[in-house]
Amino acid sequence: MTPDDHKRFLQDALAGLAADPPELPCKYLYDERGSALFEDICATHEYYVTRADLALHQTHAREIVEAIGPEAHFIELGSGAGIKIRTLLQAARNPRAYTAIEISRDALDQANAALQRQFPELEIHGLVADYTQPIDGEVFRLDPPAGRRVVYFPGSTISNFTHAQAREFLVRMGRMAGPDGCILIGVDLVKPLERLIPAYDDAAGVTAAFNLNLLRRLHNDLGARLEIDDFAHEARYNEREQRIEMHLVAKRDTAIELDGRHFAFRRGDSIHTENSHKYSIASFAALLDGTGLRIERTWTDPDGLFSMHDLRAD
Ligand code: AVI
Repeated sequence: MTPDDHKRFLQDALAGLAADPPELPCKYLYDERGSALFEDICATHEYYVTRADLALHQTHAREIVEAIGPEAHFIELGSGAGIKIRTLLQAARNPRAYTAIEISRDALDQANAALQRQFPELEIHGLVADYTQPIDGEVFRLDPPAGRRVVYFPGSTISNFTHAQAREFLVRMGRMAGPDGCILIGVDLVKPLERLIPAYDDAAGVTAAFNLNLLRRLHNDLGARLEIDDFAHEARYNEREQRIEMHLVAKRDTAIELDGRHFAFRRGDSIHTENSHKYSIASFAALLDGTGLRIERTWTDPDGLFSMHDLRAD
């Protein structure tokens, strides 16, 4: 962590713990250990999201690339290992270029090198950046002449944003795609609780370890004094907001000391660590109101768990 990252993490943690109710930003779940745990979550049999997203790609790749048209420039936000884009690039007609935007330089270099071996003709770019920050200028600098610019954001990370953040982000993606471009965005669908809760509270405790890792980070990275074992992972469904919430709930009266400040927790108090909003096709269309975007087309996986929308300027 750079000194600036450390400072921001400390400020965010202090503000979050002082909030009523206490909360910590979900972006801090993803240090090296957290990212590895997230990969493990994706492999649990309860977490359907990744498999459904892949199944959607495998089932509909042809139709998706038909809708986009030939010679597209694909721009992927948070590209990670770059697995899903392969399915689209394989199906695409003369893809013109691919730009991966990823915060981890190692992940970016490895994924782009593997992609270049598989698609030797393709123009491939990498941008090490936090895609939640404004980066349009840098993306346009890399932009080759192409049939259409396609901003590609699979995986339903949009679920982890509040509605206001999601709208702001959609506007930014619209700007990146330009008036003739499109956005391919993955969105997890509303579904029964029996399916949702285990997906965020798997039997092997991987999601619990992922959530509790945030307390480990407070201790290891920020020097907080706390007892990790005094907290338990909990996944709740907030019916009104149609979202899964992850919480760290105090098992007994306890405290966290951070940077000379004391935060007391009574048994049952919680720290809210993540939201994962679930959308129907209609509620996602409503989210787009005022963003300048509309749904051109939607695909779902064969089990109807997950959706991908092709968004265009309205
Ligand atoms: C990254 N994101 C889409 C995941 C989700 O399903 O909201 C994060 C996650 N948190 C717990 N399990 C998975």
